[in-house]
Amino acid sequence: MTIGPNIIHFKDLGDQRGCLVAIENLRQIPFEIKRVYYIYGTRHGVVRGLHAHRKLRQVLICVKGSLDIYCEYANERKLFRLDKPTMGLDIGGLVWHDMRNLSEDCVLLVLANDFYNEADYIRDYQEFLGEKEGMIHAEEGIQRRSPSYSKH
Ligand code: T46
Repeated sequence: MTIGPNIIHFKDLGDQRGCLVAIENLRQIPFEIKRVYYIYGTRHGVVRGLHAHRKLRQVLICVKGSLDIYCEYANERKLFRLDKPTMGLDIGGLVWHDMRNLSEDCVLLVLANDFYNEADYIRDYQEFLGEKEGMIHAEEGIQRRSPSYSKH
């Protein structure tokens, strides 16, 4: 079943000196991290993203500044505002997403469960809608075929 994007909260291990967040494979992050990249220096008004991934799962962390992430998946649309380094947005499955309103100082750190593979990207919105519809119908078919249990 499609599980939508969701926010992960990291513990701040800081003390009177300042803040510290620790992230470990398969602990704070629900997958094995194979790739790390970061986005910074985005020009004012620029919209990034505008694609979906077929298989990739990622956690997006705004370690400095803020941004909005618009997500569309299944029959839902959600907006997530990332403005704390203790928040991560977990995105997996077929989710069309874009990043907007990046502050001038925004640094977006991304932890991914696979290497870069352009073939995993759907960059055409109509193609995304087609694949999403196919997935929704397949899931409805699976639900209809599942046995129903009656109470005895
Ligand atoms: C995503 C959002 C959150 C690489 O060669 N290796 C990499 O690991 C990545 C991430 C990108 N690239 C190349 C591909 C493009 O030629 O870097 C260029 C810019 O990538 P793109 O236009 O896809 O960047 P964004 O900011 O639109 O999207 C990125 C990630 O690509 C994407 O997976 O989910 O950040």
